[in-house]
Amino acid sequence: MAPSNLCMAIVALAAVTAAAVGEVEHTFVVSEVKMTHLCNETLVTVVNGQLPGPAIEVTEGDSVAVHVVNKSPHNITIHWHGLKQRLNCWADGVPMITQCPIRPGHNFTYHLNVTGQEGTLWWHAHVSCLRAGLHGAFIIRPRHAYPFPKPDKEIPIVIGEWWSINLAQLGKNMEDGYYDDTSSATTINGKLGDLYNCSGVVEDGLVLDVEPGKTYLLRILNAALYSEYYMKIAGHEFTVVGADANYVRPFTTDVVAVGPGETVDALVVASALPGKYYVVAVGGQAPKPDIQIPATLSRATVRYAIGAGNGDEAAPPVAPEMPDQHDFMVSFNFHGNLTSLNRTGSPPVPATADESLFVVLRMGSICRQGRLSCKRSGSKESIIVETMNNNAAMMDTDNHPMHLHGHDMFVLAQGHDNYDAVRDVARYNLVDPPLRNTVLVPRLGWAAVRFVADNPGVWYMHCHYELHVSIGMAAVFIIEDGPTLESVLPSPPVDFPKCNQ
Ligand SMILES: [Cu+2]
Repeated sequence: MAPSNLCMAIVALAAVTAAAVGEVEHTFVVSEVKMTHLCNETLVTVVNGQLPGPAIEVTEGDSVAVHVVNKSPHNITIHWHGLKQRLNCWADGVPMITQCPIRPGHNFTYHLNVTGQEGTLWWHAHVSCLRAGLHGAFIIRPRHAYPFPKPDKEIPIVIGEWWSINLAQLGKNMEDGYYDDTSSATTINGKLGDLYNCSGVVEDGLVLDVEPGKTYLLRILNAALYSEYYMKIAGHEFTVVGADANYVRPFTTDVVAVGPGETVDALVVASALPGKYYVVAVGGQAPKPDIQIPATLSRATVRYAIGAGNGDEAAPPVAPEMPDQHDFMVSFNFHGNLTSLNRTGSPPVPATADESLFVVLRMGSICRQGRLSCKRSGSKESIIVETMNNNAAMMDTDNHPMHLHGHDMFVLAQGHDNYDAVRDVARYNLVDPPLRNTVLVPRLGWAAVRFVADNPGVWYMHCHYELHVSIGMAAVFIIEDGPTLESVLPSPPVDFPKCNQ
């Protein structure tokens, strides 16, 4: 796919106006540690002994170096989810696509630039299920000012899962077509919360201490392998101001929907009566007859300082009324409410497309051991696969958070019915569509996206449900060099990991 020259020139101009002024350096030591939850000790691969891993916090325009030291027994790469990595696909961290993995006992330094991006992104290992333990926030603050009143405090909210089984084994099981494993708990910032206990002793939960009248910026990201999450805070509303490190026109909602791979920035004002309020994140899933996984949810607590006469310290936290986990319209409406906050320097929406692709996301099946024919349905002779444009396909009732590396996509429209080219093209939003690196394609529906192929390199596109990518829902865009010096992919770094030594 050749770059679109007109749009590329515009993006390049925006990129050079912000000079890099700071340098940020991190060392990520990847190792296996023992963690105990739910009465079980589990070996988990993490960065610097932490789950979630360290947050990278930078200012727009900084240059960033992350030294990855692999002390684990696994091959490791780290993907910087949502970073555009302009002319830098070698640092994108996709094993066997943009790099050979960092082998056990080896090191590699990722050099990243964060020019022209502001908001919440994240990093994770791009090694099958190991990313359930290897992830953290990547926060890019504006060099000048937020396009909204400066919050009093910023709080990353990392929604994840706790797996009591070995994650490397889980990955092997998925690739081999076994889908019976489920996570043991949902986590918020690595904590399971008080819905879970070990022999009656409740698990630790996240507590957010707030002061009345102050404004908090929640930087919410979904690092889970399995589920989209619906999040509410009893007695409080969110003002959504960003998604996938792109500002959106602020809107108010009592529920945030965040799919795997997506991020949402939302302001919350501590405007309720002093007291304690639960924050609940519940995993959504397709309704029956789809295979059901146990309902996964976790809760944290927003806590106001309680003094004489302004609340009852002994009272239990107020709980929010949660939506049905099968109600996909919560997600559809949340995503449909997102529009870009157009500002000076915002990339323009391409008015037309040079090339159009029609991609069908479906389930299918293949016979084991390379056989051409076998029993297909409910049989151990075949395994289910998730596909992009395969004909041997069946109806698929999941939504799919499709993540494109190296680019943001304008989401022009979405629907939860059949796509109708005549009807639906007419209602494309070409004025202020949201820009996302992960587009949640609604279940039994569609999304129309447009992106500018202005970044030469090899870019992975895949579903961010770990099971789906494990069983095939992935593709690669190869974007050729452009005609100018500024649009030619440089050579890989001299110390790039090698595959076979
Ligand atoms: Cu999927």
